[in-house]
Amino acid sequence: MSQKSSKRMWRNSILGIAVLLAVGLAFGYSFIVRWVHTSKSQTDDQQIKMNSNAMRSLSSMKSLNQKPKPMSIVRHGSNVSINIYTEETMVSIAPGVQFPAWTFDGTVPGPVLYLQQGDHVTLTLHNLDPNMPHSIDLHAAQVAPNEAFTEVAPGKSKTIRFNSSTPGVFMYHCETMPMALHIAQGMYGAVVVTPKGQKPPTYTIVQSEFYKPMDLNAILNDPPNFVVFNGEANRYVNKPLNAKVGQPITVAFVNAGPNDFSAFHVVGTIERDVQASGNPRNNLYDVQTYTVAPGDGALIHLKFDEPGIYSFVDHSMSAMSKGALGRFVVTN
Ligand SMILES: [Cu+2]
Repeated sequence: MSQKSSKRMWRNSILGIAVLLAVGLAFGYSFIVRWVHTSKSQTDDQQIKMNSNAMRSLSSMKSLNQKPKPMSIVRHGSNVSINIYTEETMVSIAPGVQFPAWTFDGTVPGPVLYLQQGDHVTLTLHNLDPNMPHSIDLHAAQVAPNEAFTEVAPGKSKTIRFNSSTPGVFMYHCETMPMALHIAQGMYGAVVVTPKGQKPPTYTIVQSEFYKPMDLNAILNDPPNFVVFNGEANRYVNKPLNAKVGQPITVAFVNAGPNDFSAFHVVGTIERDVQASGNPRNNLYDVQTYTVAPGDGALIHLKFDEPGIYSFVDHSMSAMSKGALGRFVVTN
């Protein structure tokens, strides 16, 4: 073998090893990148992402999308007159997930009705939904339901009168059958009746579940896809609620369900005073986690001793991982 050809062989082998090394490194790098990426997404809202993907295919379904029409609420002394509207509107329930909702006023939950104890309320429900009847059942009202909570046909209106004689944090919802479907589609909200001489709550939070849209079988038999505070998974993670150290905070909390109990817990503090149904006669002191049944509410008194970030959750872990998570940012 000449010196020249042995040199060439030597050079080719070096080149071959270099190519093999480069290919190996590229594979190795892409594997590491993929591994880092996957393990990050496994810890980072994995359940929300999985369920978002499952729901996204359903959210493109062709649905009526009526423009939200806000309620009107007019007060003259203790006489309060309210106009509220039922309609079908697309709403956002998680990042990238639109939901074809049946609504009060085009939002889920519907608007909070802030009343005072002793108000005389005249509420007119206008059904703008051209497709089906709706109704309103107000847990704050003590009236004959077979008269007051009956269906309103498409395009029609109905007026209900009641006195908000009992203070509290109440649910309202559509009562048209199948009620589980009308509630799961988004037809609920909170009524807060503040006792005489007291201030309305600092924050009002309505918890609820979302299932596959318009699927009564899924609503009655399957676990929810999302569990949310005020209509959107992890709404208050990126847009936290604010509080000051030592400042008393009240949270009016309603669990709209339709199915699951809520275990309301605030990480890093103790609920100093919980009023069942939001009534000042029902006090429980220094509660770590408070159970709110579907269709119930509570007024929760909090006070933070130190600045920091305090998560509030449904302490049922499946609910928390499906979006029932928010944060208070507490500053000096
Ligand atoms: Cu309805």
